[in-house]
Amino acid sequence: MTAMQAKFRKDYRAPEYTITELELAFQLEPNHTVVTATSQVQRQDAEARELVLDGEALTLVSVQVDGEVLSQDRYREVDGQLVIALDQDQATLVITTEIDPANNTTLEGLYQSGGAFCTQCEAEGFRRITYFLDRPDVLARYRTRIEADKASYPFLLSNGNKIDSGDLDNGRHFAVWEDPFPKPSYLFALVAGDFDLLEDHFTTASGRDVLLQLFVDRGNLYRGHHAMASLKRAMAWDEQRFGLEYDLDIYMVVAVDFFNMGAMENKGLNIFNSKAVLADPESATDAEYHRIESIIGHEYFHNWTGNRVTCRDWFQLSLKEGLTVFRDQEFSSEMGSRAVNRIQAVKVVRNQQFAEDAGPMAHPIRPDKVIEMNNFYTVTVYDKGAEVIRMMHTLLGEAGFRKGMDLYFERHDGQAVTCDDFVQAMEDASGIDLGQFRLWYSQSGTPVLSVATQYDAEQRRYTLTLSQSTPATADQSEKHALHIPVAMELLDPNGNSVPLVVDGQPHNGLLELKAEQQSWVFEAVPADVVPSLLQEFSAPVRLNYRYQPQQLARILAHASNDFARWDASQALYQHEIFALANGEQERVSDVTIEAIRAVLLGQGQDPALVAELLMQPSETTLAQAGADADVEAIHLARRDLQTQLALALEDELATVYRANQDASYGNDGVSVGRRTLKNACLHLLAMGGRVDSQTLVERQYQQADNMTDALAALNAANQGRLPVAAGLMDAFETKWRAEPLVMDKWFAQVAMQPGGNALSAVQEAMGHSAFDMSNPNRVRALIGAFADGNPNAFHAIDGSGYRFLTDQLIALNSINPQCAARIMTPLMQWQRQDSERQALMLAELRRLAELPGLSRDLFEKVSKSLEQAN
Ligand code: B3K
Ligand code: ZN
Repeated sequence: MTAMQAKFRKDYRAPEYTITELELAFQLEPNHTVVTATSQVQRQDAEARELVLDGEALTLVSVQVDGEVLSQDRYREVDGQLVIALDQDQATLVITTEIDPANNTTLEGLYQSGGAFCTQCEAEGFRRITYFLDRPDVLARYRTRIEADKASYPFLLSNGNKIDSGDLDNGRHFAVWEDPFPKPSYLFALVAGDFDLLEDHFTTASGRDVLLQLFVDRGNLYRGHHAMASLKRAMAWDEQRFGLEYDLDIYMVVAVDFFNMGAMENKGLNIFNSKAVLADPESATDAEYHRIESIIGHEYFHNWTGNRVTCRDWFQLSLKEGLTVFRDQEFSSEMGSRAVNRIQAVKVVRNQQFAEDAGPMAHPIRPDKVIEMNNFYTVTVYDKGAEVIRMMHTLLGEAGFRKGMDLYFERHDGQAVTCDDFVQAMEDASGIDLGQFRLWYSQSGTPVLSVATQYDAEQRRYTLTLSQSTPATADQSEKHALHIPVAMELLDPNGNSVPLVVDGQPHNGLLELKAEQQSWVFEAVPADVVPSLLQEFSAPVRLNYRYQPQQLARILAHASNDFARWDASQALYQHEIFALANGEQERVSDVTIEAIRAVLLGQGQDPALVAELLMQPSETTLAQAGADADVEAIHLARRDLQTQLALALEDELATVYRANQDASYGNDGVSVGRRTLKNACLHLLAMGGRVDSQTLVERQYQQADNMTDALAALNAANQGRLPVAAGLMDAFETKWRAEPLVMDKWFAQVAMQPGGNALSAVQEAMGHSAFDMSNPNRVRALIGAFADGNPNAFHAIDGSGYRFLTDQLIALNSINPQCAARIMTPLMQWQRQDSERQALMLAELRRLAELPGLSRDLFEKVSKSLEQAN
């Protein structure tokens, strides 16, 4: 394995030259696209003599400076760069390159998806289109001329406004687009293809009319309405919550089938994975409807947080991503259930981000060192980044936070800035000291919050002592005390919230822990209170407090914060599962059964929240929490808990199941909530395995008029290992085999099946006509779901799961390295396994390390994984 160059945050230098205007001309042909780029170059540093441009996989045709074609001694191509001698303050530079979009399987730069041309430039894909200063702090005005065959590519799209178009000879046509807003190259986009077009309008708060266009594959228009409605809601919401209006006259969204991520916020021309756009009740679940609304919102919100104010360098990625995730989470919470949205966000942080912090890829939300930037679109940068923004929101309050946002835009609109600039605006606008808080940007790792409590019955004083410590991470050994907001309440034996009094003054329950250890003394506290801590998950930390099951049951029943109630339910389940796994008990305790019975019998609750309270922590969550129990023991104990719960609560589950059944499909929040609850009951009933439940599952599948119900029944049958499962899987496949996007759900069911057959079933499914190794959605649905969503099969003690994943990574290394790097995560987390499994995993990592032509993406992750082993 040959080492590859890393870049360091501390080495940032302002660019020596900048480019203020860029005219791009594309002659589109699948195998030979010619790109002519005319740049207005300005020298920024008087000492500079050479202009160094980035480029990758380009065939250089010619270079011109101020009208003169340069002879070969005036420039050189080295290591992905074009170096041009340029000793002048201003120049017009014309570069002509040729590229091969049809054979670009990396899905970066200009490539083909289905029959269409499309682009993905973030982070460093623009350099696969032309030689350029491909860095986010170079902002230019773009004018783009696209020429292509008219029959095959009737739509020619780029950023901004269309200013010209027309027909040409030989069946070709052209369009010219101009984007008035200076932007970094990563926000450039081009699409050429044949689509169905859904149009709508939005009138902004100031009365401007914006044309909204959604382009989808022919025949799919009926699946575009939810995305369009979501876009309009997002536009209205950003005006109302943040006073932010859209700034162009047209907003386009294009759905493509081949895409590495969910979507991309290119200025005025978002490109989306079709999975994040297309939905109709028959083929998409409620969860997918929700995800589409959230991603549509996310990309739209980037127009201000990302596009109008962008990142100075890629180390600052969380400036736009953490903030925009926070914004999309708030949007979803205001469109639906705040508690359920919070629960889902916290699951991501606890399951995935905490694991990232504990593994070889640990990095702060603002990384210091990067080999391949695409590897840093992580749960740390995105989701922990959003938690850091949320903590500022908690500390400043909504009004203070809004003042900070306003000041941030006032200061930095049109600029490329840093995370520090953002925090500075928050600090200046609110007057709140965020000095220590800034450490959240530079320190990696998950703080552990330990709690000690003491009650003085005579004085009726309750002392709460919090201590923090952050374990060393792979990237950083030394850790400091952070500024941690801890939201809490005390519950008396009747479940009432005790009014908090500190030093004779009422206290709002938000503790600000800054030192390694701090105590708070609450006055006039009755005996036997239970502390409900870290309500609303007020900070991304692990809580270390030994609750008794009775205390958790009290929090679950009575806490004023719904998130805290859910958190208690999960702790109760976890307690039972570990006790079963470790052989400490054979029966689930009555405390837990009765607590869940009370949840089922409760009246007037949000059904979607009740559904969450009925779901057990995933095997991944459990594996993280318990160092001792191995994957298989956890798998079996979790199933055991579900079976026992189902049998003990059979009547209540069946009653709630029936009570939440609706005669026909509705897609409003109430209907979705009821459906979620009904299906959570069905799932548990299936785990009970009784004949009646099988009938219920089968009947629901057969009668379902929507995908949520059908898939819930299918999943219940598979997870419950019911005899009907095989037949239902066949029925699903027969119905959907021609629709790869829907088949992804079937692939995931194959991959996540319990029992010993998952791997061979996955291998067989790879031969299915709908499977395609070059499509990231298929790869994630089948291979990704196996490695990530079926720990028991992936960690099979014969090493077959590890070997299989490694074989697929080797194949993907040459097709799509970004996709490969994304699905390798479970292999990196060898530290959590026993020594036998560790040895097997490390052997596979070494096999990867030896691979000739190992991509930068995999190199970075493989070498970090192996470094930790030495
Ligand atoms: N900004 C894009 C992600 C680009 C990924 C580059 N590998 C999507 C988003 O966060 O909105
Ligand atoms: Zn984003």
